[in-house]
Amino acid sequence: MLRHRLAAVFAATLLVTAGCGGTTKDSSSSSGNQQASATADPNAKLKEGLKIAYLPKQLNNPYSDVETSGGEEAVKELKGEYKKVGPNDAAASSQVSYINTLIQQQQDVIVVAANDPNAVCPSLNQARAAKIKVVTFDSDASKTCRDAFINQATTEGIGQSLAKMALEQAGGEGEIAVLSATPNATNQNAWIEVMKTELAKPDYAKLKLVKIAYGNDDDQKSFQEAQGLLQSYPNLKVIVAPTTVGIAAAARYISSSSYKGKVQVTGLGLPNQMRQYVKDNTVKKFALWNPADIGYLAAYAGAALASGQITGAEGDKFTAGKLGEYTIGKDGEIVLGPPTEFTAENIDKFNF
Ligand code: RAM
Repeated sequence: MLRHRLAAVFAATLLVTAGCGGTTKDSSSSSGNQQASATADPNAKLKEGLKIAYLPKQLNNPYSDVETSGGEEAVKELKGEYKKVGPNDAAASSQVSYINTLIQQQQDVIVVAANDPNAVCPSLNQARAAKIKVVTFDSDASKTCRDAFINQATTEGIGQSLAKMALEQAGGEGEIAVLSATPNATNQNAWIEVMKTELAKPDYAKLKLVKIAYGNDDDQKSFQEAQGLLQSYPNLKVIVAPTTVGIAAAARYISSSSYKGKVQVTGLGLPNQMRQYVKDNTVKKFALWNPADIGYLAAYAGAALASGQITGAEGDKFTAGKLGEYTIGKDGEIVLGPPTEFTAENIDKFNF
């Protein structure tokens, strides 16, 4: 078995040329899941002792910690071996060397939040050629280089909710700006595209998107970008940040500036990071899902793949411990559930 694996790693290394360049949101291939053609055995037992490794976008982001805490819990339930590795920044190709190491370590499953849909692809396909199952979570890679994707909610649902919150917070009209993560992030770019589609609808005719800024999921840079937005657009009514790092930094800036009460901040945030800005009235509404559940669901999907229970094909079903049964949708996508909206009324019910 070991021999077989090493041979596969070697063959894959020869076959796949490594490319590390960053890519833009439009360059991911749309062809289907390459390896979903094997047959699933719904009665296969989940294997014990599986080595399941998590590779979030970056390590120093509280969001990643909550996500992977759910992964660790699930891997324990599965009697597997949990591991977390990752870069300190979310740059496009910062994850490639980690994937290569995980291949050498012969992990059974790699759970990765891609910083770029394509930069990680050659290494992920080397992993798959070495019989490692690849599950993306949070931020997808191109469909051609993973077996399944755990999406936090539907991409349409998240984008629509961002647009709706912006409209509400602007009082129906005025200038809005987006403060995103990195320009390469698959998840943020997909949500922003849906937002733009929404903004083109008649209900949004009086809302004007003036700028998309990038804080790179770095707290300081996000803070400065928020500051810069107000300097360039003094009439701005709302900053929409579809990133937990960006929304917290924007709220911190606004809460201590003369714009407090005039400029609203909304988007996707962690209740524990946003609580003080909700209490001091800087933020009226934001949304998120429970990140721990994404990590948890990813471990069960990975174990089901590695045990032959599912292949990643549409319609495959598996049970994810306490979260219950999930069915794989189109293109290997597994949707966790709808996002929750947080306001002053309910924020104290959440602790993550
Ligand atoms: C940040 C990251 C992450 C995203 C959340 C909402 O922590 O960009 O990928 O899912 O925000």
